[in-house]
Amino acid sequence: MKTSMTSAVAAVISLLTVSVSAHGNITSPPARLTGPGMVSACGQTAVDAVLKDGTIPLEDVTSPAVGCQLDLCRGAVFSDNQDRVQTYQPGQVVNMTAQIPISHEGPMNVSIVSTANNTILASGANLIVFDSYADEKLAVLPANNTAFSVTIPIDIAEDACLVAGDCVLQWFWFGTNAKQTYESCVDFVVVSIDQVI
Ligand SMILES: [Cu+2]
Repeated sequence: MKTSMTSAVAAVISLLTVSVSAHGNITSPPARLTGPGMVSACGQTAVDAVLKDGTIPLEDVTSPAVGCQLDLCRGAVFSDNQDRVQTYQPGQVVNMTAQIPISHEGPMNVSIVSTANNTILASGANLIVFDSYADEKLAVLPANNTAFSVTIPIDIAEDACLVAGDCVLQWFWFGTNAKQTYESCVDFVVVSIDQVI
């Protein structure tokens, strides 16, 4: 009896541990992770916070160094992610998967961001939009909150995302009441249909 009580308590504690240390991120396609480049840009303390919980919001990244671009991919940089670059064609449908261990209702979008100036590409804005996403008042999140797809614009400028590191698909989610911002980025290049044929 004592043993089972102890293990039950341990199980509850481990559940609590999971639930307080997780919010959400993109799990597929492979999204930017931390690495030495991010340590240089953001500092080890900030990277340690992300390593401790890969789903934390921007607001919880500890002591980011001056110059750390938290508002672009939560500070993750291309140099650490060169082996994760995806190759897409205009018009291609990209299936994406998110994990949302803790929900916070608010808006979400996936847009193509030009990393050189952290701006959304005109043709790549709002490839998917939710006005209300990850609503914690729902018993179960709608399936399309964690599995959805976007289409690479057919009219994307031919030279916009040719070079790896120039463009990311950025998943952006803001928990309104929680005041928590989430950003996960997928590096990609677009090859023109001519190149493929
Ligand atoms: Cu959260």
